[in-house]
Amino acid sequence: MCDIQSILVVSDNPELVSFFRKECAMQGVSELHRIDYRYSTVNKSPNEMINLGATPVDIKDPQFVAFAKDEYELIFSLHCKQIFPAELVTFVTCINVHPGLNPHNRGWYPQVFSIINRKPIGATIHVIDEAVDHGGIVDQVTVDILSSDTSLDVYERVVEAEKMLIRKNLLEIVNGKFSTTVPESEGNYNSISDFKSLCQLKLDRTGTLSEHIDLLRALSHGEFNNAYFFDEKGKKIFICVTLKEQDN
Ligand code: 0FX
Repeated sequence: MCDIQSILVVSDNPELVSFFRKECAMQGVSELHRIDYRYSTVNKSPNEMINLGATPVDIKDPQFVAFAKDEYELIFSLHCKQIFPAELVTFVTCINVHPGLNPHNRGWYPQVFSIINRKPIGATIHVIDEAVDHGGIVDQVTVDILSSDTSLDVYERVVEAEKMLIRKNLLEIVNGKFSTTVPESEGNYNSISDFKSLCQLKLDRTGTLSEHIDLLRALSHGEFNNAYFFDEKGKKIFICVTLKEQDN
């Protein structure tokens, strides 16, 4: 192992933190390094993160950034709700585990946009630079989108791919032995406003039925109320779809 002393993990996703922690134990990382777990102060339901022993942090707070620059030689973002500030990522190696296949559909909810625009989807581990989901790629893997998939189905496949990438790359990252490749292009970026405007269904929208089905399944994600329209009485009606492949 190299001389990395302390590692910070900032995450708002308990499933990935549990997995990461087990891998660190199994691969001997937690024996040799102190690993601190934090969740974002913007996280409105942090109970599971608190149960995992994480404490809150505002990753943009200049005082915290100054502290982190001295304290940590490696920082992981495992689905952190905040964007890391430039002052931090230029001083400390920050690694993002991202639920998308950079550079395609960088930003918010990549699988939602990939179902609609047919760009590839998968998971990526990359070095964080000053732009969102943008830095040098350590490793990535593509996952399929099936015709019967909703956003949730693809997302679950992506999270499994992220876990596989964490398991495969953990030691090389911790030991500073990883290399990166430059993304093939700048790709495209989707914001939360792009997602919200998709959710507001325009009932007079034209297009093929196939495009409409893709839009609805892209916005169907378990219990989330995403896609909606207003009925003639002005009532807001949410819509989500289920799809089923024929049994063989
Ligand atoms: O862990 P995560 O995938 O998301 C987190 C952060 O919340 C998010 O801000 C950050 N961009 C991402 C890298 O890490 O969990 P989530 O529950 O916020 O979202 C998971 C999926 O759930 C998302 O891909 C789409 C779906 N979703 C989520 C919300 C909040 C919806 O369909 N509608 C929603 O309102």
